[in-house]
Amino acid sequence: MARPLNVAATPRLLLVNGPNLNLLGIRDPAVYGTATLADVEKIAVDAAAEAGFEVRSIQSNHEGVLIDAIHAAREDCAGIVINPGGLTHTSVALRDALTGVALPFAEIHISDVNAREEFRRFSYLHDVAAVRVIGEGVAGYASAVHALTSLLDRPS
Ligand code: CA2
Repeated sequence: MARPLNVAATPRLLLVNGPNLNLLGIRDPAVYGTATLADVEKIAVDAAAEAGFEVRSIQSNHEGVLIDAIHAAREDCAGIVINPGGLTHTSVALRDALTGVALPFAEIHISDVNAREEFRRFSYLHDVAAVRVIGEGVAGYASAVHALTSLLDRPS
């Protein structure tokens, strides 16, 4: 039977976690808390579901893998939530990927990068992110999803 023409697919967000975020909950609880990467992904999925969005998650320790995932998001995602990890402070290539796909994105940092080492204060994404969430712990992922989805067209 033919599919009805007016069935819209659930809009999707890409959740990107960069290098070393697979260590969440395993090392450095004083800085990053005790939640794991799986916990963080669930926080984002639940927040997105409240707004009528689904989430595709990727974590990688490899810059090119992250860039490929961002490029692929152009095909089927409405926006991106990204914690770029240490690439925040170093990567023009990640910035170029995000501006290249021209999807609105939220930059999120678990820790307060402005209250740590000087080199963490600069972000290559700061002026191109639609949303920035800094220092709210892992709950910041929900804040980032809520703020980003509120900027996007709501599913009818
Ligand atoms: O606060 C954040 O979310 C950061 O993006 C985390 C990055 C750091 O380089 C940024 O300056 C701020 C580091 C991610 C590494 O995460 C770990 C988690 C647990 C144990 C060790 C590293």
